[in-house]
Amino acid sequence: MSQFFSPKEVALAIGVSESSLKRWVDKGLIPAEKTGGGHRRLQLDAVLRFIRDEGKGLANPEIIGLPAETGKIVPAGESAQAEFLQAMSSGNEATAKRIILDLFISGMSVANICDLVIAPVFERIGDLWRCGDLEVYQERRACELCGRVIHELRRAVGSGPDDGPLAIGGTLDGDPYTLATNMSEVVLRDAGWRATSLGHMLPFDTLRKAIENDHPHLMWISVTTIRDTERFIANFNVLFDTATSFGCAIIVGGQALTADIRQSLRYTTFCDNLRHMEAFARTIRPRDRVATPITSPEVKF
Ligand code: B12
Repeated sequence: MSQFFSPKEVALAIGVSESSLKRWVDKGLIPAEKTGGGHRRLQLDAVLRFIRDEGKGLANPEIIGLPAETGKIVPAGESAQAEFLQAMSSGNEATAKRIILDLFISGMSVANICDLVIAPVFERIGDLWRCGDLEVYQERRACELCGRVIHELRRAVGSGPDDGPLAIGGTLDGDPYTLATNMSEVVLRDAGWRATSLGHMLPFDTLRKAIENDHPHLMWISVTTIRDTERFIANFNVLFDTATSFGCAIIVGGQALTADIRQSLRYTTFCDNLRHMEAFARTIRPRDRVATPITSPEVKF
């Protein structure tokens, strides 16, 4: 599906005249690109940002590739969680995407959507599975589906500025949990970072190589499970030393990082949730890129 839409398509999606839409574009309210032939082309994230900022609805969301009914229901915080749980357990992808996009359009931050809606629903799914009230296939299906919901949120947020500071991250060897790292990527993009998740089950060595090759200013690590605590701590601290020598901050979070383990780890900051990371990431702004290793163990921003 194309990420670009014509003013006519966007006008139909919002339910306004094409001339009003073109006026908003010409006033700079919705950033647009021009084709070689001089036609305006609008990107989905710019359109959604406009709808969000101006409090507009969507008359025909399908025209811009969104699930039917998106932008028509004003979501209530408490019911959104219950509805999202229902959609996740029954495998209703369109409803799940619609709920999350509605929350986004209504102005809820990506970090809040992840921390206050998606994460608690997965905690509940874990409890239901443990008690035998949810089949394994339902839990797995919910994970697959949630991956696609996060992808939709990523489309809504956009890819972030091309010249934004670089952030990379993922989960470590033995850790198959994908949701939190994918959410971290979207939250950081929303905070103005050029963020890319490297995926899950990443060997420590390859993360060190990624720092040496790509010189990110920030690396996030999500830790939901640890196979061998001693080796984990030793490898992690070597990774941190590499990161520091390249001026890269390390943010860690995740269920497996107990207070005891954290005592032995070196990192720039630990965050309980994605709102904490968002606040940290919005605060730090790299001044100049560090192209070669620095000798001092201080993080340079
Ligand atoms: C989905 C899931 C799986 C899926 C994951 C698939 C995938 N693609 O990710 C799969 C099928 C792999 C799986 C497997 C297993 N699982 Co499991 N799983 C879950 C479940 C239901 C959800 C986890 C999740 O992704 N939540 C969504 C994320 C976003 O929420 P979160 O982890 O809480 O993250 C938040 C914060 O921690 C923080 N955060 C996290 N990372 C980071 C990183 C940064 C940088 C920052 C800033 C913040 C941050 O912010 C997030 C948002 O608020 C949990 C239930 C639960 N209570 O969490 C069980 C759970 C973790 N699993 C459990 C178990 C037992 C298992 C298995 C052993 C089951 C089995 N018998 O096979 C295996 C073990 C796999 C392994 N190798 O370790 C138990 C763990 C119990 C324990 N503490 O030991 C749980 C708690 C279920 C339960 N209630 O018993 N699981």
